[in-house]
Amino acid sequence: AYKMNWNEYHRYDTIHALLLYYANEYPDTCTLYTIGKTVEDRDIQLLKISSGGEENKPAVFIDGGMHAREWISPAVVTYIIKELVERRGKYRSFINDVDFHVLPIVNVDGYEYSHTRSRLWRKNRASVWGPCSGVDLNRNFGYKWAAYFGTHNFGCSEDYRGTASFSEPESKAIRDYIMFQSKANYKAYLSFHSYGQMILYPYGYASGELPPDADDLERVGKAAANAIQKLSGTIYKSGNSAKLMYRTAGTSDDWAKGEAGIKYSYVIELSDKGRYGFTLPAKFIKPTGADAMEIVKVVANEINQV
Ligand code: 0X9
Ligand code: ZN
Repeated sequence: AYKMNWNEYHRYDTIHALLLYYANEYPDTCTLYTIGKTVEDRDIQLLKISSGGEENKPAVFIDGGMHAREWISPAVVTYIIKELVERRGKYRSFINDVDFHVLPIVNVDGYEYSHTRSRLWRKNRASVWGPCSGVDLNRNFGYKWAAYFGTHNFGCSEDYRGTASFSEPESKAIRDYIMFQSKANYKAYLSFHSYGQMILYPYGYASGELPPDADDLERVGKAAANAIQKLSGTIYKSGNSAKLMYRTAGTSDDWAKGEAGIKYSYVIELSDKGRYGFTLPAKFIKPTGADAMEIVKVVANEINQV
């Protein structure tokens, strides 16, 4: 059997090998897609987990690794995949009725760069005008792109938004898969980041700008935070992203909600609260993954009703 563990952080080749392993070993439920190529021509790979049957089942899109240095994110997203594929019996309340489209590393080039060159690298690896490189993929999505000057129009900035919305192949791949390729009935979008222990919902581009159904997002976010606390005692705060964290435009969760129309759109800032920050030791992968599964469960059960 393929050797994978959640005791250490893995490089992208190991993570992609895991996706291929699941696609080969569980052909009834898992399908592997290459949804695009990065700036440096690496594959952007996604695993669809579905028990088949009728089309138009409610679907969840999950991504991780949009920011290179947030290593806990791809680790947790692969943990979620493992749970949904290998331990289906634990998730009977929704596993046959909800489809999952799971992309563990959006920013593959940046992730590799953070392993080989610069541990705290955040952006992708695009060449940009001037002495610096990289576009912040979470400022490059096309809903109110550049609406807020807090996203920087300067190549050396850590949150450089790029020359246009979806200028980057990595953000474009997500847009095209969600909007055109996958033809799924998305009811939830979960984007895993770190750190801070927060479950955040749109909008982030302006303060006080809430979607009309903010009450639902508030309620489900709170329910997820409560489930985590009940499981492990870990405290996650939940609330609006601009209010609880900070304002910023062009994020993927704002786009998923405002443009793609996906109802339950969240950014999850995983552990910890700053003691280790981005360099969270690998022994925290499993407990953080278990916490994250509580969010997946609450959201999947919610969209499985009606
Ligand atoms: O700044 C980001 O892209 C996210 N935080 S991180 O530390 N992982 O970089 C937060 C995005 C959530 N949206 C807003 N706070 N507006
Ligand atoms: Zn992030």
